[in-house]
Amino acid sequence: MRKKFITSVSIIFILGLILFGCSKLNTKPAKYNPNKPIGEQLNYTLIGIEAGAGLMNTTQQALKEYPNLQKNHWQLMPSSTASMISTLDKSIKYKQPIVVLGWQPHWIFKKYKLKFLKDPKKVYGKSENITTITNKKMKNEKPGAFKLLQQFKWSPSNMSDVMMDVNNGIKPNIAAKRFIKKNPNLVKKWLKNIPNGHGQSVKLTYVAWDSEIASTNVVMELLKSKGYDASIYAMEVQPMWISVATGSADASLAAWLPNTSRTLFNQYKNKITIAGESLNGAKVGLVVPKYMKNINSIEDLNK
Ligand code: PBE
Repeated sequence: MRKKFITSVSIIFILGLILFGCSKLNTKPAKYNPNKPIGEQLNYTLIGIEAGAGLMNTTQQALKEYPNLQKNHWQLMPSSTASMISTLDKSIKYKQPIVVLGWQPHWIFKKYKLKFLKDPKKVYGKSENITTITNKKMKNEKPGAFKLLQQFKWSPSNMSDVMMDVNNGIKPNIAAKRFIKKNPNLVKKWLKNIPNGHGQSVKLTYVAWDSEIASTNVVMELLKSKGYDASIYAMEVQPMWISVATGSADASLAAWLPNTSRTLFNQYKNKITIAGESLNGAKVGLVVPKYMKNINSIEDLNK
């Protein structure tokens, strides 16, 4: 009798524990609370992107330069652009607080209501120019393709058109072809006085950021339209720079200067040539959803 009682009590106890555990798992993290310190709500964590990205270096710098961020144990969590965006998406769904590393042009600014945190110390710089780098030989050995790279320049809104298509599921090279078809006047400027490539090979490397997927695919299609045998290769940040510096690739459209890619640029600047800037007025920094009303500046993270 007594034994039975003890068994049933322990079964109830165990069931209770399981239920408690499940309910814990099910609790959604709390909504953004403007009256509570933001660090506590976020576990003092900024959601990062690929290790090695310029924006990761700059953010480490920001953690050092803004007083008390490091003292308060704010940390930067490396991940990937894709998981940064899916974390952001989930947080926005439940109106939770979140701080991510972001940049513009990017479709997330069209899809969600987001804001850059003010950066009074200008650690992230004012504005960035997306710069086209080539290996040292390209200018002489592939002058036609080099000239096309020099002439390729578009606006943030042009780039967004291609990014939106790709984000809607259209293959990047198809999105690029569509853009080329829809913008004959731009294309005319880009292809002005470009000689036929007669099958000359041009290798472009890039990191699979939406902005670079867009620009690299458009340039590949432009080169192909002029008879060049153009191909593109996605890789990680460091190998992308090495590929151009060593000459295993001809060029890349993924250098964000003067600030974001500075460390890598300084490391390889004697081994590369700058062909031009494909886009002016890009921006990088810390980004939060607009519903985080009290958080408007990096300094507010200590509030
Ligand atoms: N980005 C996008 C890159 C450059 C392009 C801002 C993530 C970076 O190096 O951080």
